[in-house]
Order: sequence, then C-alpha cells, then structure tokens
Amino acid sequence: MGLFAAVMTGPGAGAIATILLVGESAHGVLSDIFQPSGNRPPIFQAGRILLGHIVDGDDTVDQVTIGCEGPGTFAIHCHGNPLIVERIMKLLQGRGVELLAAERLLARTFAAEQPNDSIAVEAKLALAKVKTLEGVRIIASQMEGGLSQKVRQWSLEIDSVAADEIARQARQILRDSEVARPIVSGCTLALIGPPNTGKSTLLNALAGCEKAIVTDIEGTTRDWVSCEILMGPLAATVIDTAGLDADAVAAGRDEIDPAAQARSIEILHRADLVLLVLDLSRPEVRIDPKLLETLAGKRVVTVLNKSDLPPRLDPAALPARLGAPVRISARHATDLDNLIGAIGRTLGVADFDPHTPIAFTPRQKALLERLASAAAPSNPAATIATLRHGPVEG
Ligand SMILES: Nc1nc2c(ncn2[C@@H]2O[C@H](COP(=O)(O)OP(=O)(O)OP(=O)(O)O)[C@@H](O)[C@H]2O)c(=O)[nH]1
Ligand SMILES: [Mg+2]
Repeated sequence: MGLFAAVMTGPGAGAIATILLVGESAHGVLSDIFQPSGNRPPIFQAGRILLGHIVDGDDTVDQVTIGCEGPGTFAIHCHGNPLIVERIMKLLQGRGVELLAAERLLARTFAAEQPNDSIAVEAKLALAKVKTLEGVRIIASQMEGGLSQKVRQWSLEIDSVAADEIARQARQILRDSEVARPIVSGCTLALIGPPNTGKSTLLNALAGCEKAIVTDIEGTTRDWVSCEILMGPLAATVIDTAGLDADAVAAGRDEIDPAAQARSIEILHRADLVLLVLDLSRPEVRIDPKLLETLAGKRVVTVLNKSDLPPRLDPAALPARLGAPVRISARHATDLDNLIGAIGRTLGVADFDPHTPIAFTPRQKALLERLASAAAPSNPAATIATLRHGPVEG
C-alpha cells in the first residue's frame, strides 16, 4: 500500500479540519513535518494523541493534534481555515503522499479492513449520506445482517439452492429496496391541484416556515418552490407547484401561466408521490380529466384542505381512483400527522423492518438485477461472488 491523504471534513471554513494520512510509512512523513510540544520525540503509537506543530522547514504552519488511530493511520486535526488545510496537503504531497477525495480514501481503508465483504464496506461509506436516522439503522444493519448476511448465505448454499429460488429472492430484495429508498436516500413529493386550494400554505405548514408566497389570488405560484422536510421515517423534497387550471389556459386567462402549468405536470411525472390538494370549502371539484389520467399511474394522497371552514365538497363525488382523502387545515396546521401517516402508508415505509436485506448502491442493484433476471445464467455463483467481494466504487 502506498501513502494517501484526504481532507475528511466538509469544504469551507470551520473551527477545525481533519486530514487523514494512511500508509505504512506515514509516521516517517510525520517525523519530517511534525514538531511535538515539549521537544520530546514523538511516539507514533496506536491510541496516542500528540500535540504539536506542523512545520515547513523553519516555518510553523499550524498547531495541530494528531490522533494515532492505528498502525499507519493518522488523523491530523488542524485549524479549519481552508488555506491552512491546503498548505498541509501540499506539504504531504511534496513528500510523496497521494492526495485523494475523502470517499476514495475511506473506500480503500475500509476495503483493507474487510477485504471479504464489499457490502459491509459499502454500508460504512453509505452511512455518511443517509438522510434519516431510521435510514442509518437500515444501512447499519446491512453490514452484518441484511444484504451482507443474505449474500453470505447464498454463497454457502449455492450448490443446494435452485437458481430460480435465488432469482425470486433477488426480486424481493429489489422490491424492498424501492420501499426503503425514501427512508435511506429521500423521495420527492409534489403538491399538485387547482389554483387557490392551499398548496403553498401546506408547503409552509410542513416546512414550519414561510417558504412559499401565499395570497388569495388564483395563480399566485408560478415557478416551483421546494423544501427538504423530515416526515416521520422518511426524508422528502416537497415541491410546491403552480395551480392546474385547464379552463383558464383554454380561455387564455392571463393569471394562469401555461408554461407554469406545463412545469407542474413535469414535476408531477418525476415525483415519487403526488399530494393532490383540493379545497373542502368549495362545492365543485376543479380537476382536469387529463390530470386524472396522468395521476392513474402515480401514487397519490388526496388532501381536502381548509377543514376549518364549513365543508361544501362532497367527498363521495370524488373519482374513486383517488382513494380515501385526508382532511387538514394547512392554515392552522391541523391534522398534519394524519397526512404524514397517509404518506408513509402509501409509500409502504410505515413499520419497515431495518433488518430487511436491501440494495443501496448502483453496483449492488445491477448485480441483483442480473440475479433476478429470467435470462440469468443457470449458475449464479459468479454474480454472488462479485456481490460479496467485487471492487467497491469510492
Ligand atoms: N381557511 C383556510 N384558508 C386557507 C387554508 N389554506 C390556505 N388557505 C387560504 O387559501 C388561499 C390560497 O392559498 P395558497 O396557499 O396560496 O393556495 P395555492 O394552492 O398555493 O394557490 P396557487 O399558487 O394560486 O395555485 C390563501 O388566502 C390562504 O390563506 C386553510 O387551511 N384554511
Ligand atoms: Mg401557490
């Protein structure tokens, strides 16, 4: 193994920054550029923390602490000014250290620690990017159990289990991965509906701040506004869109911008789930039949807003395919928990068992798709071995 370093802390200024230096001869490099406090020679022994200065010849670069994390692994904690960090990195580079992105260095070190379990390595790398605490639980459980355990089991039983059975299990894992995706990586929810039903008010209520402009004028929202919101176990990017009003567009009414409406439809297509927001206080339902067709292939939660006003809409008059609606008052933030519960149920994330095997990287997904495919080779052993030991993309 060579000598590698990466900045492990995020970009920009901070109180401290951490540079990880890895390699068998890393202590030799440090002996060159690190002057310990107290003028005693440093002992680079695993478990020790050293205080001193990084020096460039006679020039002092910064006061640092160095954590000796293991043989050949050192965490240099310096001050978080990016100029200081860059200078230390250049000093290391000048001594033959290869500079890497943090993720690549971690991928290498994790793979060296666990050369026989690529899934565990991928889980360690993925943990830094998971969007929710529930998602952390799911990914952490894949290291020993979950997908890692399932692939170990397949390797052991490869001679006694039919390829068809492995294909069936792989298809189930891919389905479960889709259910877990909103918890692990987040999902997109689109607020769609006729003008003035309270879509922007609902975005603000869910976000807990005034993200979108609210007025009683139809067509207030023209461009979309989005906000990242944690909702129970899932992380959602909620997108508020311009109200959809086909009649107004057909009549050329100026307040409803056709371009804004086209964008709303585009967002609807891309969303994992649509919140169809209707006004409970108005007798008529202004849903364009074309919109209903578009919604047919989507997961939809119908929201009857303005429940604080006398109800004038008959829910029985709603098209059956819209399912059971949820009543809320976005203005008063009433019954939002019911709405979040309905979203969770529609996405299937409520009560997701964190130990369920899931694919959480494109590499795993591609290999599982190969196992799941009807055209898979009759002996899936090679694909299973690649899942278990194949190179990790860092
Ligand atoms: N009484 C009551 N009024 C509400 C509620 N939610 C929204 N409103 C009002 O309804 C009007 C329209 O609200 P918006 O949030 O701008 O509606 P919108 O669907 O975003 O409208 P467009 O952007 O034009 O499509 C405003 O006057 C809001 O204050 C509610 O729960 N109860
Ligand atoms: Mg709006």
